[in-house]
Amino acid sequence: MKQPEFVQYDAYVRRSVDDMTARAERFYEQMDTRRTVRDFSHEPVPSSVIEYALRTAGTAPSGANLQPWHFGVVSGPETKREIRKAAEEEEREFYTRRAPQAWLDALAPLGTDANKAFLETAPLLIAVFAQTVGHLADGRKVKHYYPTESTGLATGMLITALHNAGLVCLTHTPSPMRFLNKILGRPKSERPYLLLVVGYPAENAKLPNISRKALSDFVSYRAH
Ligand code: IYR
Repeated sequence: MKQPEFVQYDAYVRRSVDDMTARAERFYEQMDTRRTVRDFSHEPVPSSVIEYALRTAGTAPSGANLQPWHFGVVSGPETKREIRKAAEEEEREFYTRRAPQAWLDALAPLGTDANKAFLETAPLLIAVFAQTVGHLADGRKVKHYYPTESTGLATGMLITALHNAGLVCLTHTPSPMRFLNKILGRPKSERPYLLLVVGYPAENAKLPNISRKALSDFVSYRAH
């Protein structure tokens, strides 16, 4: 077995409580302006921003540090059209047959339907895959641990990075979305996790009038 090797954590910056509080508050204020957007402009997004946001996603913690994620970045109109077509087929099934009434009721405030024009309007789609296995340099397979959780963490960081940079996104989950493997040529061992739609909001973009829970509604404390 490989012996662990340790290095000094030189990059860590110790800050005062005041500084930490101010930074935490500023970051919260900034993140609180994030909204899921479904009305996108056609305007292309800078690849430099996307690349840094993807690098940020790649800093996420992961099971045994195996980094079990893959991001398929799609800007080509033909591929976007193919993805839209496949997604809308699944979505039509979902909205007309598969979804139980309670699910449709829960979605009603969002005003969503089977029409996914944004998959072509938005300049960029990022298909996120969770890898259940990885490959060592010599080609041998290794099992990944907590691929779903790890990919969720990386995706959350990607969303945060995109918002911080000034772009908007939509976490889209056509279900099932195995078609993404086929269209993007990804192996069966990669589970499509979600489809992130990325861009700028359309000029007249509208948002559902929904709210976030209060802190006390999602946090509990025990100090003893
Ligand atoms: N996948 C469908 C339905 C949908 C499901 C959930 I949960 C949402 O938060 C939003 C939509 C769609 O994309 O319309």
